[in-house]
Formats: sequence, C-alpha cells, structure tokens
Amino acid sequence: MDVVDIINDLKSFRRKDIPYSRVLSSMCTSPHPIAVKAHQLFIETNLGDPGIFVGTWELERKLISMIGKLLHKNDCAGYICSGGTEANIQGIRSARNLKRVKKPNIVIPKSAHFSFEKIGDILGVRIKRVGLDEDYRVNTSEVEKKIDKNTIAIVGIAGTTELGQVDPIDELSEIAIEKDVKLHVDAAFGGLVIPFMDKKFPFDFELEGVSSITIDPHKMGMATIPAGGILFRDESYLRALEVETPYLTSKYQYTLTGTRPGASVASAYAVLKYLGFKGMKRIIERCLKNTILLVEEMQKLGFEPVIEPIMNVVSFKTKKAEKIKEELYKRRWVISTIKEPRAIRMVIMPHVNEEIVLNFIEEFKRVIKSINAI
Ligand code: 0PR
Repeated sequence: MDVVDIINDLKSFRRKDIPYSRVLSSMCTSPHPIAVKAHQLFIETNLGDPGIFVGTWELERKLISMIGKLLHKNDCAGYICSGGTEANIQGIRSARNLKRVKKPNIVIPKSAHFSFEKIGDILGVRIKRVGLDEDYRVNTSEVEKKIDKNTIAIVGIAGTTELGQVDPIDELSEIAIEKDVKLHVDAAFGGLVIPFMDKKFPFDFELEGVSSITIDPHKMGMATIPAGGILFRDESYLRALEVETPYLTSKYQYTLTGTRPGASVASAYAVLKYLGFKGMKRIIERCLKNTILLVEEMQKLGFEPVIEPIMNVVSFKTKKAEKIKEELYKRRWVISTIKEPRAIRMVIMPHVNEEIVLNFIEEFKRVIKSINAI
C-alpha cells in the first residue's frame, strides 16, 4: 500500500469514532494544541532508559516538582505513568512493600474506581469496602473500625468517578496517623480541578497523613494519552518499588511498565507551562460554569442531580437511565450511567462548551419525549 492509501485507510477507521463534541461520558478530552506539539517533539523518547533520554528524564523531574508544588510538596517523589489505574496500583504496591504482613488488606470507599478490583487481584491485597454517608462521602468511623493489624493502607477519593464527590481526606489523614497506616488519595480526576476552585477541599500533602496521590494529566490536565501521575511524600516509597535492571543505563527501576513514553511528560509539562495557574483556573471555571448550565437545563426538564455538583462531574437520578443512554447512543451522543442510585452521568470536560451543552439538551428533550422518561 502507498502512503496515500494507508492514510485513507486509517481515516476510514478514525471516522467511525464518535467525536468528542458528542461525548459527555469521558474523563478524557481533546489534548491542548500545545500538548500535541510537545508530544510530536518527544515522539521517539523512552523513559524506560533514562540514561539515553537524559533531557526527557530531567523534564519529568521538573514536571513532578511542578505538580508537587500544586499539591503542597515541592520535593515529593513520583513519576508519570500510563494512567490512574497504574498510579493506584503503584500507590498501594508501595504501601504493601513498606509493611510486609502475611495477609495485607486495604480499606477503601464503596465509591472507589474499579481499578481497585484489579489491585486486589494483582497485588494479593484484600479489599475492604466502606459505606458512604448521605452525601456519598466515605463513612470515616466505619473506616476506623475496619482497620486491623493487617491493614497496610486506607484510601480516600478526591473527585469520585461517578459523582465528583470529595471524601473527608482531613479526617482520613488523622486516622492514618493514629493507626499508623498509609493514606493513598485517588485524585486522578480531582487533582487538577480542586487546586483551581474557590471552595477549598484539603486533599493533598499539606495533610500530614497523606502518603501518595494519583493525579492524571490526561484527564483535566489536557495532556496526550497516556499521562497518569503517581506522587509520593518522599523517595522511600519509590525505593520500595525498585527492581534491579542489570543491562540498562540505570541500575534500578521503580516504574510498573518498562518502556514508557516521554511524549506524555512533554505534553503535560507544556500545558501547565503554557496555561500557568491562572490559565488552568480559567479553564476549570469554564467547566464548572457549563456544569451549572447543564444542571439548570436538566432541572427545567424535571431531573435532579444526585448531589449538588462539586466539580464538573454530575449525575441525575432517573429509573430509565439505561434506556436514555441507549437512545442517546443511537443518536451518536454518549453519556454514562451509574447504578447506585440509578442515574445518568455526565462529565463536563473542556471540550464540552456552552453550545454543546445546549445542543445536547435539545437532543435529550427529544429522547425523553420518545420514551416517556419524565
Ligand atoms: N481513579 C479515578 C477516580 C478515575 O475516575 C479513574 C478513571 C481512574 C482512577 C483510572 O484511570 P485510568 O483510566 O487513567 O487508568 N475514570 C474514568 C472512568 O472510569 C476513565 C475513563 C476515561 C473512562 C475516559 C471512559 C472514558 O471515555 O470513567
């Protein structure tokens, strides 16, 4: 095949994808233009061998300290990984390696992302789930009760996948200190939202008990995929993850994957440099404004949010959630659903502008009319 034919072939597949302008279910978004430029510049870099890609390695250290600064710890340790799943695995793996017990367990909220299912399976750690209060935040007294001598870590979520809720991380931090267990905070989504919001939610290293944080540039950081982030309070957590790498330019490796893209690092770095704190705040504010617009429009149609939205994730109660999702999908609009309580869920990412919200509402009106969903 010649180049033109290959490109046309590729385009024919790509055309089958649903464009982001019709996606209200995703925590990913179109990368920022500067992210694409940066990605291209670093396309052949491999951080699995940092002795070759010396500059890219240095760039990653800079990015980690930039994110660390945002999370109240300039000198934190960590790296850019494939996403929130890997970050959560590594956060818990490090805690497990630092406290060797025969039958390790972790205590996590019921609202935790499904990546923790994988963690239980891969790491041989028992998962103890804790119920939520009426606002869908983890019940901290239950967390306290569930901790035993085999508990290696507790987990709090800063921006739950389904509702965008933030657990009382300050209380979890106190518990972690008192019970001498690690506290891993899953801020895969909220980590790049909360620091730019006017309302303050303590969730990061300013809380003494927080040992590790998942924070993903490929979500609200508008970086190219894959760009997740795992940050630790200090280097000792990375040491607990190391294996020897006899024939590489580095002696040890603490990452889960071997070969890994420097392009993701460059893209995440470029976005934060380009936008700065002010630029990020502007984008977050726009997302929050469009979330409120969506809520107001949905309320006019008789749909109430499960909780008053905190960030740009919102779910609306309806018994016909699945049917609504299916009907919208037939019309090439994508939303998601949650089971407890039964609801439809939307994420108002940077690509979901005011016009898209209003177009969506028009389609939504037609759908609920066609299936009598009010
Ligand atoms: N932690 C939280 C709180 C998450 O919401 C997610 C993903 C993860 C961890 C795992 O992150 P990775 O998917 O990067 O490993 N939350 C989204 C979700 O499950 C992921 C997603 C993104 C799903 C885009 C669909 C999609 O189109 O809803």
